[in-house]
Amino acid sequence: MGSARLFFVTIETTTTIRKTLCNRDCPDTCGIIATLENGRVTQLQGDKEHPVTRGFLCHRTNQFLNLQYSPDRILSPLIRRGSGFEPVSWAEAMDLIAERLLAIRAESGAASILHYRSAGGMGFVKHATSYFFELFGPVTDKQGDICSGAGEWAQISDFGDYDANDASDLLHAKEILIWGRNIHVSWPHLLPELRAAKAAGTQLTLIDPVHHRTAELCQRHWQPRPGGDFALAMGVARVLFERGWVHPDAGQWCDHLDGFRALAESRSLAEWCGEADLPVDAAEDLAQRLHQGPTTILVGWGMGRKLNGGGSVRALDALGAITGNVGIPGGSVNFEIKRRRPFDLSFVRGNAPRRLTEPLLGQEILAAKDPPIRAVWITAGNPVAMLPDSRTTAHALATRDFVVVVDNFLTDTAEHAHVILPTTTLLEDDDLLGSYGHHYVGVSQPVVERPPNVRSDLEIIQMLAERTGLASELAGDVRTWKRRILAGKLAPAGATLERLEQGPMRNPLATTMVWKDRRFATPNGRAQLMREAPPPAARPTAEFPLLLLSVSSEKSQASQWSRTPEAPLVVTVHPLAACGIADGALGRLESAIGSMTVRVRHDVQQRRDVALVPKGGSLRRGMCANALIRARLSDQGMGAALYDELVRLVPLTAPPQN
Ligand SMILES: Nc1nc2c(c(=O)[nH]1)N[C@H]1C(S)=C(S)[C@@H](COP(=O)(O)OP(=O)(O)OC[C@H]3O[C@@H](n4cnc5c(=O)[nH]c(N)nc54)[C@H](O)[C@@H]3O)O[C@H]1N2
Ligand SMILES: Nc1nc2c(c(=O)[nH]1)N[C@H]1C(S)=C(S)[C@@H](COP(=O)(O)OP(=O)(O)OC[C@H]3O[C@@H](n4cnc5c(=O)[nH]c(N)nc54)[C@H](O)[C@@H]3O)O[C@H]1N2
Ligand code: SF4
Ligand SMILES: [Mo]
Repeated sequence: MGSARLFFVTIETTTTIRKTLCNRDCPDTCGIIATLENGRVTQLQGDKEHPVTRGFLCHRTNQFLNLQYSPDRILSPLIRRGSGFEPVSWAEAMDLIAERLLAIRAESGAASILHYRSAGGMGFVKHATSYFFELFGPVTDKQGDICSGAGEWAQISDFGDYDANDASDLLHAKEILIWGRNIHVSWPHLLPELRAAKAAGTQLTLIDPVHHRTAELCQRHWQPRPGGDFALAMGVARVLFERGWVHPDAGQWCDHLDGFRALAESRSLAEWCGEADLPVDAAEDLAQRLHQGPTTILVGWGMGRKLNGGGSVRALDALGAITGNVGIPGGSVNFEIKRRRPFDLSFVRGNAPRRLTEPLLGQEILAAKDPPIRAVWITAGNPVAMLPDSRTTAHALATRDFVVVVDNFLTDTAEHAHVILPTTTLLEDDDLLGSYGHHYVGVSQPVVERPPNVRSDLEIIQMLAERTGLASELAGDVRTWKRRILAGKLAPAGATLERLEQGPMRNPLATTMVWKDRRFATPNGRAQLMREAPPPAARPTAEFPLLLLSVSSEKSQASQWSRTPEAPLVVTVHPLAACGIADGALGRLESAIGSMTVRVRHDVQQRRDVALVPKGGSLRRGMCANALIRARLSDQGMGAALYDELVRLVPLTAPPQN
């Protein structure tokens, strides 16, 4: 017997560390540290040196490698053949797209093409796609904003613009009112600031119809009726006027103080609080907190996504303005930081001949005439899953002559494409980023090589430009585009590309305080108080006793789940609102436009008129909130009334009623 010999093969592992910024639609724009072993990313961590990130990432990005290396990722251009898709070369895909778009433009005019870009990647170089479609057309674009349209409209009406203070200013606040935000889930890097303020003695109050983890951080949680915020704010205003707690000089910076007072006094305190479904104590408590400020109101975006959303945000602006909690350290009504402000995007002129309203996209595509919408280019968005009335959006896309979708995955939207173009992920992104939650600006840079057959949004639109006579207009490598966007304001102030490539920096042009000295961006420099009530919010009925709230969940970024969620959709309700369905059992959730099988979860801490589901779903897997939600606008700002849909929960044995 020969002697057994063991062979040891030493494989050397090359470990590399690379940094980038997170390009997701999130207020944090984190610094990400990627560890690579032999060219593959094995770990993602938060950058300790990034002043906002402080060394931790959220759940969804911690889990991002599941998506980066998912077997479902699209790795080659795909062309529809019959009912399926076939991989093709880039040349074949782009030749077909150019030929079809040129033909449709020649036959029906450029307005028959719709360009839709959403928030899949927040980098500014992605605006090159908008630029291309202006030059190629201009084509039809979108108007309104599914996300924050109503709230932005409110702040522009009241203060002339929207902007917010650095989070560090929260340390100056004695009171922080978190009005409709789940900080734990959707703004996790504000938590250290809130905890620091709390440790220093600041009182935190949550005003949110939903019970969620952020309630644990707060000393007080008021749980109004969904959409009851306007009424609650009016009750608060009444108390402020009655107790003489309106700032004695408020007339110096507010217009329409009398009109606002008349609005607040148009109903009794008990009536306003009844409307908000809270005791009078709630209005008194909040009035006291505004009075003994400085008080910062962190206005959530959810409140705007209502039939009375614009009016509700205006009411909060007014509470801040009349109590003097604006333009002072610790006193502010923070909606969002104007992310785009320091970037020069003037190459996009906004000259679309026609605009379709984003929240009504499906029905407006179907209704468009002279010319009809024949072709649609969708990038960085999943409108079928994320716009209300998913089935109409899907039908609208399925009935077009030609649809192109640029994405990493075969989404509910991409399923309706004629051509799908695979693009880079957040770890392969090469772009310029700002933030709507803080003032740091920076660049994302690929931390890993992208798969060979994947192209960035910029390269894709350049390939199309080459085939449509616009090559020179779209020319330039990504650094040239970054320079162009920095040239106007940031670079002269020191935020040059070379500087940002060293790491993010605070926007040197950002003010330290918004509305300093209570000077506003309105034409006369004064805050404009509201004088009219918005339309009423939806109210549950005997037929539909629950309001569907489809809000951010920890494990997904809109429809991008880090791991495929288990079907069916989980709906959380108070046990007494479960229609006799046991905790963990199946039921059916029905609205005026659809129904779906759901798994019911009981939670005694929820209101009895609320049904809670995650905001991003999957239509094809029968778990998409937007299949139940009608496409309706918020009162103002062309936002969507996403959180005003009435539903009912029924046992599976009950016959469907629609
Ligand atoms: N994990 C995660 N984080 C995200 C996202 C995500 O999908 N997942 N999305 C990102 C995006 S696109 C955005 S715009 C932001 C979203 O930011 P937000 O919309 O602020 O995020 P949510 O945490 O969904 O908060 C909505 C809150 O509004 C509350 N709400 C609903 N109706 C009412 C009401 O009538 N009155 C009051 N007072 N509150 C109400 C909900 O209970 C919820 O707590 O977050 C970003 N962050
Ligand atoms: N019911 C309900 N609906 C909602 C909301 C809600 O709270 N409830 N929230 C609303 C809000 S706040 C928002 S902002 C919208 C979000 O709506 P969308 O922006 O449509 O959301 P996502 O599902 O994140 O879709 C982004 C897509 O971009 C892709 N992507 C990622 N990176 C890139 C890239 O670099 N380039 C390209 N081309 N694609 C990329 C992703 O794979 C994903 O499919 O949803 C809205 N819809
Ligand atoms: S999604 Fe937001 S919190 Fe998560 S890593 Fe990206 S920027 Fe940070
Ligand atoms: Mo959003």
